[in-house]
Amino acid sequence: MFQKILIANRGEIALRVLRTCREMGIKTVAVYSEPDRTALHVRLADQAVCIGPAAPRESYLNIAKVIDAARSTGAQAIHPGYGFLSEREAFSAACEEAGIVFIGPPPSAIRAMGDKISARQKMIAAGVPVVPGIAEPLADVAVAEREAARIGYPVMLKATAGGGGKGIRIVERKEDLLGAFTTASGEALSSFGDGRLYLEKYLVAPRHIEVQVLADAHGNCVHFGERECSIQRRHQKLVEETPSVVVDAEMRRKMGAVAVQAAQSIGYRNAGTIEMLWSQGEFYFLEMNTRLQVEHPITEMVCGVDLVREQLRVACGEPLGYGQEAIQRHGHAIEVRINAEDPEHGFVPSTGTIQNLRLPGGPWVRVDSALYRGMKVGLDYDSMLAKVIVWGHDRPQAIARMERALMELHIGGVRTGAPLALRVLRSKEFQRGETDTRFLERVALPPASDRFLEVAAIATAVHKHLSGQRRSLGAQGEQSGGDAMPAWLLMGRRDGMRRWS
Ligand code: MV4
Repeated sequence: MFQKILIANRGEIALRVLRTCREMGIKTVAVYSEPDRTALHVRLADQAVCIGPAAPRESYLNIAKVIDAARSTGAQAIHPGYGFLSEREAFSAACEEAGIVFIGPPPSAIRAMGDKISARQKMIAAGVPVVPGIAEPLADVAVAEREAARIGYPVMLKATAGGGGKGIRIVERKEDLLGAFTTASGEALSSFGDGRLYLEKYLVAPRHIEVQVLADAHGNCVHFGERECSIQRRHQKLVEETPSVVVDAEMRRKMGAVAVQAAQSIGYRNAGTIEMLWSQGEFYFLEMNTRLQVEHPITEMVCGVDLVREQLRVACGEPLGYGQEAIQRHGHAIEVRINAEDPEHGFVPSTGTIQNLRLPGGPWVRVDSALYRGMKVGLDYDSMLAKVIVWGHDRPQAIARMERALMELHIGGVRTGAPLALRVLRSKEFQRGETDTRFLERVALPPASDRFLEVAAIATAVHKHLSGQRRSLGAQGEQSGGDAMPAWLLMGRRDGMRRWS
């Protein structure tokens, strides 16, 4: 096993990786940007290297600086986390070239899945079901019209270089095709430097179900079942759960076999996720994420596996050492992402200083977060502040536990999406398992608890008031305002909690 690795990331995922390393006796090197010098991943790592200013391009995304930091500290391997350099073919290749192990897939596997049309072609060749559509980029609008007529409307135009939500358009009728083609192609060109498009049958309100796989360097590959991630807004997932209510043991076996086939067909190594669209009892390959994902903890909870540990083992060449039959699932897990965002202003990122912090705890509740009181939440990086993950014997127990955990959560100083998540959990539709990718557009959610919003508004007002006071009082005010929240504010909150239950 490695003696020392570098973690090329920040926030909760850097801590997540660091924690497993510590349990395995592996030394850790953190990298950080200037504004992150007081971040928890820096404080908890064995060593830390500053790699530049806030701008990701000049720090967390800078391949040369990250490789240099690994070299100068003697790290044998680099864990990229998610985002940043995790799915850059050039980074996987640069590690290889520097004689450092990339804790991720080989460059060829990243390339195979990075281009969506190439991925589609490879999956068709491997016998993996894909959404009906075409397997070549569209030469022009005339070809698009002909193919759309053959597939049948509605269709979806997608950027071959895409992924996420950019460069995609739903086209309901022939008359709309030209306009959609022009705007999607332009958007793809400006976002990815590649304006090529392809076409698929549009599945109306499918479920987003993904399968976790793990492959070693010896040709062994297993899956850890599915996660349903249908509840999202603007391609940002909000609630994830496993199992999916529509996947039974037989369906799981089928989807798992397809996911393993997909990974093996491209010579995959590492943990990875096969994203699928599920509609009316059928599932189709959508994309593969060649990294550890944000929502991996729910799989860990239900399967009793440490996926980071497994990544480290396969990266250093160990064989899996177990087969599919060894993977057993128990109970139900749910994750809610807590983002700094302002629900009253179209969910724009919310900024501020974390004034007061109460994270949930208790039985079967896990909080993955790099938050601390006094932390500044700005616009430089991702707005995700925390992930709350719960486990229950069954879905109703997991839902009740998550509701309880979210009621304990209090993050003072910024607005968060927690009230929205509570409304989702309390909706009849969610409780009945009626989830799909249009859930938040389609479902009239129960109103937010008045107390929740009221208390949040009071907290914000008090923080504004106190920070104004601190400025005028100087050092003395700083001291008195530093540690404790005003008692009446905390009491208001407790009162609020009584009223919700
Ligand atoms: C689709 C689709 C329906 N039919 N493809 C959106 C992002 C991109 N990565 C794939 N996406 C979709 N592709 C066909 N043929 C619906 C979506 C989609 C979606 C997929 C997964 C999770 C959330 C979504 C939200 C809206 C649309």
